[in-house]
Amino acid sequence: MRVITYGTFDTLHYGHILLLNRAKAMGNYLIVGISSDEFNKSKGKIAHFDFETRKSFLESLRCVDLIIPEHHWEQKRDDIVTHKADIFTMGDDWAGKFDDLSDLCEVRYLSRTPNVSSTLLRGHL
Ligand code: C2G
Repeated sequence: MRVITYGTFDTLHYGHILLLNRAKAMGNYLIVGISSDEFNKSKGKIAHFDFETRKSFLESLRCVDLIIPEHHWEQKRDDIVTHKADIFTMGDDWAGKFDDLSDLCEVRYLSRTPNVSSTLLRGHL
């Protein structure tokens, strides 16, 4: 089974790693879409680390098989088809937001890890 997930993954932390490990455990191939710097800007977010750095951190994780850039909200349908994803998953801060993808693949939300976030860590940096 092929699993796909998306995120900014700024200041990579254990909440991200727990999510990615659980996502990988749903199948055997994990595709991660990482927000481009331009996409973050359009969301009104400024990441501490740029795209290439965030990507290099995720590449260090054994659970991640493929990284693709996320340029806009609407690309998920094409990515699911192109990369033959069977499962789309996100943390439950996004619960219900991506249910429209369920005609293409299974959509699952995972519980978000409490007490840690990129926003919190950026505040310390
Ligand atoms: N996450 C988590 N626990 C935390 C923090 C984050 O499980 N304490 C999860 C989020 O729910 C998400 C993933 O880690 O599934 C990545 O989180 P972010 O980098 O904050 O992603 P976001 O900016 O919400 O981008 O199109 C979707 C967007 O790109 C999502």
